[in-house]
Amino acid sequence: MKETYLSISPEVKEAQAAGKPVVALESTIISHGMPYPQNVEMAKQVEQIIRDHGATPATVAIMDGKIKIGLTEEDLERLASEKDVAKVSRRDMAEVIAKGGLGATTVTTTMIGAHMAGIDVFVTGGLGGVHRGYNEHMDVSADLEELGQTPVTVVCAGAKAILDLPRTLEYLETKGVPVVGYQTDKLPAFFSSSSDYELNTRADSPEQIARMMKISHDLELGQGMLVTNPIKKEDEIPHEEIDQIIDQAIREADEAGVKGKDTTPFLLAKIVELTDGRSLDANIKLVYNNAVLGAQIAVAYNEIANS
Ligand code: PSU
Ligand code: MN
Repeated sequence: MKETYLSISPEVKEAQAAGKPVVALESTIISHGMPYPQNVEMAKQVEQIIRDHGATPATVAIMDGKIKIGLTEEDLERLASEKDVAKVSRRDMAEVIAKGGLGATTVTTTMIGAHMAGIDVFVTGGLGGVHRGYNEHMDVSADLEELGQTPVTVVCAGAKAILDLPRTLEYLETKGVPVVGYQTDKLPAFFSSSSDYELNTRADSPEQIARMMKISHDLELGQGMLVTNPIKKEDEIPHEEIDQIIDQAIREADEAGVKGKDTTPFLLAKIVELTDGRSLDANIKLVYNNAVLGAQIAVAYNEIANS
């Protein structure tokens, strides 16, 4: 039944039929996370990096009444440039499919699509989480719930300080989601390679991560895994610099009365503006860095799962 709503590209189908590793990619980062035309350049380049590292990319979006797994360059261009692309979370999925509209998938809905299509690894930039000021507006991203219930490994650069990082970690702990630091003991903070928050789990190789994935799947634990990969030191924007900018962006969002699903895109765009595009460079570089690791994990997992 579910297959009725899935449209898997020929390239992805072929890879799967041949038992080759596939890596899912989200599309909200394209439509709502970055400005045009850097967004479409990033979307194409990240696919190329996945291919160069031995896996097949599968960018996910809602198009023509289907969950599309694996997009054409034309699809990427539309998502990057059209004005009325919907940001589709779990709540919006049936609605946007019913309307036949153009929808970008968040971490949540990319996990849903990846799992339906049998893809185990998904690469993104940053994840949604518990927003700051939780006591007032109780804004918790659906991404955290999804990680608690869908067995897909998400590779990200941690979460940026637009979020309440300690509460985000507490929430993931409650949901039984392993948060793995890749070659680090501390939670990476997106633009900055590290934060003050200790992680429980560290992995130093893609094989180690693949092994944990295999065990989690074999045990049918049911939740996803979050791999946090620090941005390279030479590409980072240090805490001290970015924190004030984030504070200002949050203040402006409050003043403008931004809420719900508009909050994250507003803050991302505001930070790009306030840093004169420097945050955009860092954002793009960390996605590329995650793509390399995600492909390596998918290759390693594929070997273990097929042996
Ligand atoms: N964080 C980023 N860049 C992004 C997002 C988050 O640094 O592009 C996007 C992802 O698609 C994520 C979504 O799933 O925002 C979270 O939105 P919300 O906070 O409304 O759940
Ligand atoms: Mn939210």
